[in-house]
Amino acid sequence: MIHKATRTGFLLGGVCAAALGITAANADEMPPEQSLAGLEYDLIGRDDLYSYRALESYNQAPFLDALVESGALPPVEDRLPAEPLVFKTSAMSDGIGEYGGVFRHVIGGRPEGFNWLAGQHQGWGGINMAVQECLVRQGPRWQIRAEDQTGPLPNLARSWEWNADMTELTMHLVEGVKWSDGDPFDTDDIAFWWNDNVEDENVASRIQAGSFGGGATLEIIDAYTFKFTFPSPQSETVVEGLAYIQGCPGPSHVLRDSHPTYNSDASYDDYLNAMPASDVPVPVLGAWVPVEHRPDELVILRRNPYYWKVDEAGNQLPYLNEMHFKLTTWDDRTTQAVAGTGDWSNMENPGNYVEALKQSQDEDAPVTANFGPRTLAFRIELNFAQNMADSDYDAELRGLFREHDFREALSSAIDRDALGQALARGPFAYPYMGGFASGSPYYDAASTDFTPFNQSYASELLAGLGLEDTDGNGILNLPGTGEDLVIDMTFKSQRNDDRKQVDAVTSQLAEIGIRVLPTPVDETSFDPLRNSGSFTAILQRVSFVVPTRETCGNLPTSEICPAFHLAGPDGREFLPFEAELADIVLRFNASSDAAEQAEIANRMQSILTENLYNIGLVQVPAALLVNKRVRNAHPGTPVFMYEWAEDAVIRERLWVPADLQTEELLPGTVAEY
Ligand code: BQZ
Repeated sequence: MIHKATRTGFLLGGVCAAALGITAANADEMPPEQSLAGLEYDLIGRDDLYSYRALESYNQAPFLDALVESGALPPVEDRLPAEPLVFKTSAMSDGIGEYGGVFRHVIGGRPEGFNWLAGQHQGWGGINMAVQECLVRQGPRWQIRAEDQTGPLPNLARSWEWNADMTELTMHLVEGVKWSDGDPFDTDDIAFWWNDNVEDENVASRIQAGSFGGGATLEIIDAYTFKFTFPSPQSETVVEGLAYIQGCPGPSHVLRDSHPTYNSDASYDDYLNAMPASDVPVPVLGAWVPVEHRPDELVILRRNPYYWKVDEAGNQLPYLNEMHFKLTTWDDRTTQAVAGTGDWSNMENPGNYVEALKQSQDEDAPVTANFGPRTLAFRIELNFAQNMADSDYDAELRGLFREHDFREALSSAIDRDALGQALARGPFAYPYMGGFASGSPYYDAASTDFTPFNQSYASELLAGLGLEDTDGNGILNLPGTGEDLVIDMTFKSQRNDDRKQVDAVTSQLAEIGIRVLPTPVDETSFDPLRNSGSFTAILQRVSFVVPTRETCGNLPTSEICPAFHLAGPDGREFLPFEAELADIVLRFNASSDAAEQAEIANRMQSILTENLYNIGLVQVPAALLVNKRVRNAHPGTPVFMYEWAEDAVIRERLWVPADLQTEELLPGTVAEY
């Protein structure tokens, strides 16, 4: 768990690797890790953040008064639930806020579409999370003390209870929440989310019915109550799966008509594209509504007048009227935050660290920067679906990927220290072996199998597999087809750190006779490509910190998970350890005992790292940059812990003093449907 950390100065520049103990001489143990985590902060109790209750009266952002007067909007008390979510003042670092102003995000992604139920993303970087609200919430858990870490925080589901043998979970929605177009949010939306998305095999939902608690079924009890029944006893942990990106209902009143189950003229393709990126506004439950999208330029969101959260003075949230997402690059996000033209960056590009840190230490700098633990990790995913290969060559290659010795050879041939230094000089990177990142509450160094850098050992392993350079061109030849051993390495083209690592890995593997062919792919089309399994290998960043998040991306929990080992029409032959891995996820979710969970997590870590399920590269910390005029951005908010910082910082509570507010692009506007 994260606890108090002491303030340390930033270590800038040339700390050499040997000083950090990162040498191959450390045999099979993880080298000592140096922490860069900076800030001290107080942990709070689980119930200290918010509760649900009726207040005597409510206020709204002043510009909405005219809309209520003209009859365009109902009065604020009629737009709010009877018992809204009430944020407690005592947990706000700067207290109750002032209305107005803009929050300026900069992102590298582009909205794919607004049908998040069908798996579409909205461009990441906090825009997904501005529109989606989920049954439960994970982000703010970084602030909760260890003994209160009993499960996720409530959100749309204000409470839930289990039957005695933990096979039935009954959840209660906040009553009277409305979509941003005024339509009621209730269990119609829950039924549609589950029955027509999660359980519909034709829809690439981000949560899998078959793996949620080992295969849950849903029953609707009334407009605000529903029940999951599980085939075997579960624990609170399973509920974590209903947080961001996995348990976030969509507007069934809009989507239903495009779904083949309700419309015989509609195809699943029509359904996927039912809320295209170009078509705004869309109804959301989030604090801001997208009202304008200028492709490749800007997405503008305006306050949701139906938002269902308030502060203790009865002020309807959010405080900020407008939120922008400038569509540029991820590197630009940091550049603009440091320059003060953007308000936020999850500084996660190690290439920027030294320069950005230097600049942000200036007293007049618009941002401060504090590092958290290492939770961002880079890895190579090898495609194990041999029976889905579309050529003999690919089948042979995937056959090799399925050999432990081959994966060990790749891992041994990678000089992680050099990789880290290629990303950023200094003490930022630490070797990553796959599995939990070192900043995870479940990470255990002793359970992590470390592969030392040893290229001659790698070559021995490859020779043992019958791989030889038969034509003397410096590249090994595949025994079956006789062709050169070339691995296509797919990566996100706009991600400079991914590219740098692809380049470094390419030259390192060339030294043992393996040719890597870098294959850049646009980030917007990356997800569909990956999910279809049509790649040889992928190099990308992951945030494997809690096993309940993006489980499908990491572990064999269903036929379409993980994407690097899909079960095709002919089924799937598990690697020898995958069955245990599948089982262990279920055991983890079913356990209510922290010590037992830690033990299970350690076993998971051993399986993942001993078997090199993925080839880990390096892991890095990140620093959150928030413009100093923004209030309530709690000191110590990590870039990623239980969830990304955009969720962890609780943006609906952020505010800017009136005299420091920047100009709104669309003053006075609310979404019109
Ligand atoms: C943070 C995050 C918020 C996705 C995405 C993006 C996708 C992945 C990942 C990160 C971006 C930012 O990450 O890099 O700092 O703002 O959005 O959602 O990389 O390509 O698929 O998992 O979250």
